[in-house]
Amino acid sequence: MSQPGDFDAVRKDIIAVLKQPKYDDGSAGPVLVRLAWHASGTYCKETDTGGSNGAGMRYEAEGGDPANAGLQHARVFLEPIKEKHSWITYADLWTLAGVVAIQAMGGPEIQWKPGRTDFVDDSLLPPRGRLPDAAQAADHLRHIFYRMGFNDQEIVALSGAHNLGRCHADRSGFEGPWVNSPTRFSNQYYKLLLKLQWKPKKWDGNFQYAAKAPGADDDDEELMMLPTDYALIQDDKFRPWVQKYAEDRDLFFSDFAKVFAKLIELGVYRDETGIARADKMKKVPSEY
Ligand code: CCH
Repeated sequence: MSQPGDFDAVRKDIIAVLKQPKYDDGSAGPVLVRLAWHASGTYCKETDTGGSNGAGMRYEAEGGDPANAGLQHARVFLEPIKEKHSWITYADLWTLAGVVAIQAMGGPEIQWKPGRTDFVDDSLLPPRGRLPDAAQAADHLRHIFYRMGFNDQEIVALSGAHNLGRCHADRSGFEGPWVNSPTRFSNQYYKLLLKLQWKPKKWDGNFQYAAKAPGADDDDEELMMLPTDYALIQDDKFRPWVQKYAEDRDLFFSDFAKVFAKLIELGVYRDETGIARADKMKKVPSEY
């Protein structure tokens, strides 16, 4: 147990939980980043509903959404931290874990503010279907991310999180990592998008792109791109940002830090005490 508000103690324990020799590529970091993103990415600016406040994924309606398959691993990694620092809300813990993991994996420092509260029941959950579908293309990315209030540059910057982690056939139906060092934050994803010869993967699973990394041996794992990743180089407005971020790592790091900070603040409105009451959030209108 730490003093309520001692977020540095929580940060330390998040760092301690990152190393997981038996899990994926040896780190819980990527799946923690995905948890923070999926907690936040349900936001709709028109109805002002969804977002990370509330920690709705604890309930079946949101946590059991096929789009969130696999994120129970992230929540299980964090459970001992919640038990030890019981004063922190899940909504704060999940977003804090994302930013701590990114920095610990060599990424930028990202501004994080506390104050989120947790839903007490499932009456305010956002509907399913608000997270992106990887089988689709640029128009779908715009539909999903404009709804949250992001622009084209921000969509490309956010997508750079696919420098981290991998796809799991039993979670999403896609398979493999985007880059060779999936636990090291970098701009490699953009470089590989532009540089490698991406071809449809020969397999019975979902349509995805595959390529061998330069100099890879036959038994080295193939790299992958989702249709939505590939859409970033097919689209005239997205592609220049992919090129910029491939050439300029520092620009990517600073833009990513800004846009991730914006993502985890979506729908989080604090009162003068600094607390964002989940019970004051709007109900999703029935036509949505
Ligand atoms: Fe993503 N992502 N993501 N993604 N994602 C997947 C994994 C990760 C899409 C689809 C998928 C963002 C945007 C998109 C991460 C962070 C972000 C997987 C594999 C799919 C599919 C899941 C599995 O099988 O385990 C689509 C579509 C979009 C549209 O833009 C954004 C934005 C972020 C964060 C800023 C991370 C990290 C992972 C790796 C997770 C892991 O378990 O290794």
